[in-house]
Order: sequence, then C-alpha cells, then structure tokens
Amino acid sequence: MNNLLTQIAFCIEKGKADLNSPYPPVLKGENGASELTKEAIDSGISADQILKQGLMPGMNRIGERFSKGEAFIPDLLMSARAMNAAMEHLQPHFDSGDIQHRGTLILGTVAGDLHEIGKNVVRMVLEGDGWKVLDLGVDVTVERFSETLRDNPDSIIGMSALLTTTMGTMEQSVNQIKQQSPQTQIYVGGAPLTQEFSDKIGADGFFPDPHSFAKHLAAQT
Ligand code: B1M
Repeated sequence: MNNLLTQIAFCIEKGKADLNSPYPPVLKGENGASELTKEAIDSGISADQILKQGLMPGMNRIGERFSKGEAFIPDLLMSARAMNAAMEHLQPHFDSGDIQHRGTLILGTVAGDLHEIGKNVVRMVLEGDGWKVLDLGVDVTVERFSETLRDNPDSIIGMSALLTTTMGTMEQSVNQIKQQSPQTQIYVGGAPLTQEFSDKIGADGFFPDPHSFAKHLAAQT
C-alpha cells in the first residue's frame, strides 16, 4: 500500500488529528491525519482511495483493539477527531458541483446512537452524486425523521445504526414512518446490519457502503 496511506491509517488509529495535536505524545511535532490527507490529495491519490485504504483501515484497527480491551472510549474519540479532520479535505472532492439535485435525502443516525462518521461519509458521497442531503445528525428520534418528512414530502430517508442495540430503534422508526407514509423509501446502513435485517424490518434496502447506495439511487432516477 502507498506509504502515505499507511501513515494516514496510523494517525487515525493513534488519534493524531494534525500537526498541533499534542496526542499521542510520541508523535509530537509530526504531521497528523489532516496534513497527510492534504498531501495525499495533492499528490493525486483519489478521495475514494484515501477513504478506503487510509481512513477506514485506521478506524477498523482502533475498533478491533477496543473489542479486545486494548483501547478505550477516549482512544475512540481521538480517532474520530482525527478522522473528521481528514474528511474535511475529502469533502470538496466528493462534491460534484451539480445544482440540479436528483432528489432529497433525509439522513440521520437513529435514536440512542452517537456514531456519526459513517453517516457523514454517506452525506459526502451522496451530495457529491447530486443529492440534496438534510443531515439530522445523530440520536435522531422517529419524530424528527417524521417532521422533516412532513416538510419535505417527496424525500427518501437514510438511517444509520452502528450498535446492535439501536437496530431495534431503527426497526421501530421504520415501522412508524411506513405506517404514516407507506410510499416513502427508507434505506438503511451501518456495520452490524444485513440485507436480511432490512427485509425483516420492512426497509427498502440495505447498503454496506455509500457507493453502492449512490449507485442504486442513480439507477432509479
Ligand atoms: Co463505538 N462501537 N461505541 N464509538 N465505535 C463500535 C460501533 C463497536 C463495533 C466497537 C467494538 O466493540 N469493536 C461497538 C459496537 C458493538 C455492537 O453493538 N455490536 C461500539 C460500542 C460498543 C460503543 C459504546 C456502547 C461503547 C461504550 O460506551 N461502552 C458507545 C455507544 C455510544 C452510543 O452511540 N450511544 C460507543 C461510542 C463510540 C464513540 C462515541 C467513542 C465513537 C464515535 C465517535 C463519532 O462518531 N463521533 C465510537 C467509534 C469511533 C467506534 C468505532 C471504533 C468506529 C466507528 C466508525 O466511525 N467507523 C466502531 C468500531 C468499528 O466500526 N470498527 C465502534 C468508520 C465509519 C466510516 O464506518 O460507521 O461502519 P461505519 O460506516 C460505513 C458503513 O457502515 C456504511 O458506510 C460507511 C462508510 O463506508 N454506512 C452506511 C453507515 N451508515 C450507512 C447508511 C447507509 C448506507 C451505508 O444508508 C442509509
């Protein structure tokens, strides 16, 4: 793998956001995820490659260490901070500059769930593919999804969940919205989900990554 991408993955794993981040002390004075991502973009590496081969592997590694009890919540938060710093440089490269929107996507991480990074990547990719995205953030109640749908009735909805516990919340949210508005398309994603789960809860489709989601929507519009 490209050396820059390896270094980016390392910074994400270690939570080194930028040159000025004092954490971790061993990397003091070194470039962080922000500078290295900019350097990667400037050297012609695609935003997609940086995401898939730099940012995501770093995040997966800290996740694995967390599972084994070798990393803790503050480490996850530092990694999330580093990932957000790097993603700022990717945003313009996912941006198509299209003003003619394909449609509106109401997007959010379901109630009880604070994981925002995957949802943010979905927003960047879909915006880049010409969608107007109403990003409701994290911990989004079904009432907020419904209110936003009432104000934007032709929209589709995208829900993200990263916890097995909040998959239940997602099921309730999908049920409630489908009762109120059966024709509204609701798509779901997030690491613990499957197509089988999506079918079971009556959603219109599961996508493991934003690109397959964007491709599916593009085929429909
Ligand atoms: Co938490 N966390 N976390 N966490 N966290 C996981 C998810 C976990 C797998 C870690 C582990 O144990 N290995 C585990 C879940 C276990 C489970 O339920 N099966 C876990 C846990 C347990 C927890 C807490 C309960 C820990 C605790 O408090 N004891 C707690 C819960 C808090 C809450 O939400 N109520 C918690 C907290 C946190 C932080 C807040 C510290 C932080 C999030 C910070 C933030 O988002 N600002 C955090 C982090 C960073 C992680 C890991 C390490 C990374 C998640 C991430 O950002 N991945 C994660 C382990 C892991 O995933 N390896 C973990 C990168 C992101 C780009 O990928 O989100 O999968 P992902 O999104 C992908 C796809 O899934 C897809 O596209 C994205 C890009 O490819 N996708 C969609 C996502 N949504 C989509 C929607 C779509 C389509 C595609 O259509 C609508």
